[in-house]
Amino acid sequence: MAKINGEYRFSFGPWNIHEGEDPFGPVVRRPVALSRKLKLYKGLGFDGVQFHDDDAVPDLDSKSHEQVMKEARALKKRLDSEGLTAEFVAPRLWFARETIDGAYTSNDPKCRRYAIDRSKTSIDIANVLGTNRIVLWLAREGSYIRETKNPREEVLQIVEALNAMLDYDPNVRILIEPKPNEPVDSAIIPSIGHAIGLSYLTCDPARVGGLVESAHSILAGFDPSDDMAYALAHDKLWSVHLNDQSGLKFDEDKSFGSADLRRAFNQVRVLEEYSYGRNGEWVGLDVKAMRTQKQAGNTKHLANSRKTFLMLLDKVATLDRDLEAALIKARDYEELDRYILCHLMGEKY
Ligand code: 3MF
Ligand code: MG
Repeated sequence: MAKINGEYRFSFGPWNIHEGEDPFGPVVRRPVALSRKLKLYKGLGFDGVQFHDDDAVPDLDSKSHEQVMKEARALKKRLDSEGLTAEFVAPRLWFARETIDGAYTSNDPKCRRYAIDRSKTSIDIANVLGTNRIVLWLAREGSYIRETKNPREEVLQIVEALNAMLDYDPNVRILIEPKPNEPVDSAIIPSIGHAIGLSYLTCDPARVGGLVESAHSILAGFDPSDDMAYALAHDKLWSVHLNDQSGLKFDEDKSFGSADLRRAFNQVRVLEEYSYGRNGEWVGLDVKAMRTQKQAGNTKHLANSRKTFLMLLDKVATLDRDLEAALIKARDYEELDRYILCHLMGEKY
């Protein structure tokens, strides 16, 4: 196998082993306790765990700060004993009654305060778990009906929240995970370009970066490898959520490469050419098992996505760069297209 540049460590969140409910039907698999999930990571080839704040400390709103910290410390011990590392903590800002009308951009100042306080608690949990990374999926920042919010004001409210977090902890790094819609009709930070633009409005842009999720880029009509490249050009691709998506539908979170292998190849390529991971970035997955999967097969999507990544990494490493350069020089892009397809299919060119 040819030389590999990047350093690849894989992570996923406990929500990626789930019970299969969807908006139209109930659970179809038994729940798996977090402690059991953590035991599965290594066997599946993963060393990193992504957390929502309440994956780490369930029902945290009903607990004292002291109790939250105590439970976070107990979780850190469990992670250590499994040889696992926490990649990030993401405040779940879309579930509570206080975030019905948005979190940082709610029309109610008390609710905006709740969102900022909860984000600070997430930072405290992250510190206990040994990571300085906070992921913000801005799920309800946007609108269902445009006239309900002042969009310019919303942008500035998010900046205010980011500044509050940056001030709260001088070491925190904030990773914005953009998504164009769902649950909101129209997200106020729908793309990685918006997220990076937003970083420059904050008091410390060097500590605000992004996480690109393949399916979210596709839902926005973009190519995920281009979105990753855009963030890399700013040195702001601090994590990824690899998965796949078949067109403009609901957020499918399919296994990586499942819908479009070539698109997946180009994502692996852009990461590998930048030596992704050399600054400690993780290859995160955000994939859902199909509802049809039985209990015993409820983690295959994770192992399979990782294997697909590694197989595509081999395709990147064995790509004939001289041939590619010659075809580009000759401007014979039809032939280059043919070569790439043959290479991906393992056919002799
Ligand atoms: C939503 C998502 C989320 C986020 C997660 C961490 C359930 O479309 O992708 O996964 O990734 O909340 O920010
Ligand atoms: Mg995601």
